[in-house]
Amino acid sequence: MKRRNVLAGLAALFTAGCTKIGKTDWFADVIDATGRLNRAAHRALGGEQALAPEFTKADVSPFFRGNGSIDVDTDAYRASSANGFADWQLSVSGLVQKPLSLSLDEIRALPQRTQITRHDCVEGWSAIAEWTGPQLSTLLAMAGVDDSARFAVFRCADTLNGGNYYESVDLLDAHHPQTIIAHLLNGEPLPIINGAPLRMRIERQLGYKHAKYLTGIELVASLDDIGEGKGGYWEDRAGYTWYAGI
Ligand SMILES: Nc1nc2c(c(=O)[nH]1)N[C@H]1C(S)=C(S)[C@@H](COP(=O)(O)O)O[C@H]1N2
Ligand SMILES: [Mo]
Repeated sequence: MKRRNVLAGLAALFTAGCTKIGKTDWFADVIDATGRLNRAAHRALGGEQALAPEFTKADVSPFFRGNGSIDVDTDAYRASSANGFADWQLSVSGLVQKPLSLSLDEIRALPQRTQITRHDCVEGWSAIAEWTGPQLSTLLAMAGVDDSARFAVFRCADTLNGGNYYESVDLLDAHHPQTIIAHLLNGEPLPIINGAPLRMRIERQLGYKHAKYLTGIELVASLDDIGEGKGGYWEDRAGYTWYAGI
C-alpha cells in the first residue's frame, strides 16, 4: 500500500537523518513532534486497529538476521539457555490488579497467534518471517490493567553498549491483535540472536520497537521516569521517534 510506504519512508528519513545529525535538543523536539504526527496520521488513515500486511509461507525470508544485541552476556542467561530456558519467567507488573509471573510452559499453554509479517529495520533491511505466541492482550486481560495505566514498558535481559534495552507502546498498540509475545520463529524456538526465549512483535512499527530477551512488561501512567524518559533505548540515545509507525 502506497500510504504505508510513504509513512515508512518518512520515519526512516527522520530516524536516519537523526543518526547523521546527532542528538540536539531542537532535533529531538522535531523528531518527537514527527512521532506524534505519524501516530495521528497512521491511525486516522488506517483505522485504530488496522492490521499490518500478512504474507504466506512462500514469502518467508531464508534467513532472519540478528541485529543490535545478538546474545546476552550474563551468567544467568547462559545458565538459563543451557537449560532450555526452563526457569525463564515473564513478569507483568506495575498498574495491574494481579501481577503475573509466567513460565515458558505457561506462555505456550495460552491461546496462540501465528502471523507472517515483514520486519523493517531503520538501518535499511527487511525480512519476512512467521512468528507465534500469545497476544499481549491476553496477558493484560489476565492481569487486569488499572484505569490509570497508559503505556506498556518492555524490559529486556540484555545491555547494549552498557545500557539496558527497553521499549514501550501505548495501550492501543498493546491491545492490537498482532502484538504478540513470540516464542517461535518459523515454527522453531526463537534463536538466541533473535531474542530467545521471548520477544515482542509490534507489527505496525519499526524493528527497534520489537523488544528481544523479554523479561517483564510493566504498566505505567507515564514514561518520564523510565530510562531517560523518551520511551525506549534508541529514543533516549539517538532521538529515534517513539511512535515508529510503518
Ligand atoms: N533487547 C533488545 N531488543 C531489540 C534490539 C536489541 O538490541 N536488544 N534491537 C532492535 C532492533 S534495532 C531490531 S531491527 C530488532 C532486530 O531483531 P532481530 O535481531 O531478530 O533481527 O530487534 C530490536 N529489539
Ligand atoms: Mo533495527
